[in-house]
Amino acid sequence: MRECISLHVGQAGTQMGNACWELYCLEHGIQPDGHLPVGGTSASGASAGAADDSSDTFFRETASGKHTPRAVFVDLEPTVIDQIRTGTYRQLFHPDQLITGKEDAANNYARGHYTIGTEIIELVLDRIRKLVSSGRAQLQLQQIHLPADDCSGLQGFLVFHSFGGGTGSGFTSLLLQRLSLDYSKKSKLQFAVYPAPRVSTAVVEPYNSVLATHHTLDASECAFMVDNEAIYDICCRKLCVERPTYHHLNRLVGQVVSSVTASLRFHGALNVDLVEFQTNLVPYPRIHFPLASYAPVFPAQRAHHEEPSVGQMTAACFEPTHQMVRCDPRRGRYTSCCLLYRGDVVPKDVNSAIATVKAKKTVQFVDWCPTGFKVGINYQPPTAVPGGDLAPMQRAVCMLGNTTAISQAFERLDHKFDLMFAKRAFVHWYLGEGMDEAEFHEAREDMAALEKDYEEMASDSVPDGGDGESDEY
Ligand SMILES: Nc1nc2c(ncn2[C@@H]2O[C@H](COP(=O)(O)OP(=O)(O)OP(=O)(O)O)[C@@H](O)[C@H]2O)c(=O)[nH]1
Ligand SMILES: [Mg+2]
Repeated sequence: MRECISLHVGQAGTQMGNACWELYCLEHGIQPDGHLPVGGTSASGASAGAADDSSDTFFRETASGKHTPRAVFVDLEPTVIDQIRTGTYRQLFHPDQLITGKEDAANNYARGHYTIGTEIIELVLDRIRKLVSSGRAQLQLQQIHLPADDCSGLQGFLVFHSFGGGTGSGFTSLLLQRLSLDYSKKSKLQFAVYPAPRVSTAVVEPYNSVLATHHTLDASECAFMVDNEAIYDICCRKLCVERPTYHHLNRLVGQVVSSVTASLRFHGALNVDLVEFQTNLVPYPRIHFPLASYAPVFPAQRAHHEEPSVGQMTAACFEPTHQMVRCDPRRGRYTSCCLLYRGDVVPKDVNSAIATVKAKKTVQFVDWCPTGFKVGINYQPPTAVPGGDLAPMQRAVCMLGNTTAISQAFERLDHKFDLMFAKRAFVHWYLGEGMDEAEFHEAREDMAALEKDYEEMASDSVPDGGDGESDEY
């Protein structure tokens, strides 16, 4: 057992968390009160507790048989988390896992990171420590011995937050910095909401996003960006939702997160651990923002009408309309590409689907990397949330690709940052919370360096031009 702890920070982090834990519960057959139905089976068809269900990486089972998420929710203000405290899943969590302060960071990175954030950080770290040690105690009970240098069976942290909110940006970067001191050897992955003007209206989001990206670059190993614009479009165009709300967006994000984490929650012969994908996805420590895309996305009302083949859904996940971040991969190069399948999928079909993708040459790799596709298959089909927008499907695929095109997202942010910062607009709010203007310059320079890193990666080539065909798949 290698447990993963999820940390949900601020409104976006918390609400994405609600969607994820709702889905995990359905997938593992756990009821909203944390118990398994007597003799029941999970929605994914696996009988609860069966050999292929390894939900204990994400859920802790108490002596009374209750399953609680290995998660901490934190927000600097109470209203968003109060909805969990009074909602359907209120019994799933222990009150200690839900931490709230009195006033929010008011869209201000500096309040989340310095003033208000520092008042609550020790409490949050203490609750995380308790989760880590409960995992260790559990292993000792099972008489599982850990290596001496490992303080627990902990695999790592998944941190959910927005780039644009004051708590999501400022407090998350404070938390990640502290975690990298206390748990330096553990991996930290982010699911970060990238701001979209159509969905939100806080003018300072580009400031917060640039500051947060800069301050988390060294503290996290991998970050999956979720561009609200992109998922809003998928909800409108693919799911036929007229006016998508956060609830719609988050349920779609939940499916992607579920696919990314499925390898940690389910066993199987062709399962490939997320750590192994991560090795392929991150060629240099800073270049750690893979593009995620997901297919098929069909509305619930069209259920049973179409069930795309492995070839069709694989082709779909390379279309920009299925991407979680708006960018054009045709204007970039890939260093790696991972395909995470789930459900009714066999390697033969995957091989021919990949051969088709390669033949179309839509996926261009950098010269110095083999054009290998790393594949994992989980036999559990995706689970549709009852009453949700997404049609139930027998199979799905999530593509994680490290493409230099993702830097287009940074370019857009940096441009918006520059427009405001040239006039020093809104900067006084940050200085008023004790921040120095130099921090803005430093963060912006780091972003410029990051854009440059991506640019160089795309242009680097091996002099003798070997095309490096891989036999991986
Ligand atoms: N996808 C998604 N985005 C959200 C959600 N809630 C807020 N956002 C986005 O997150 C950004 C705002 O940040 P929030 O997470 O609301 O802010 P916060 O972290 O609570 O920080 P403060 O309220 O400033 O203390 C905007 O870009 C919103 O569009 C959500 O539930 N889902
Ligand atoms: Mg908030």
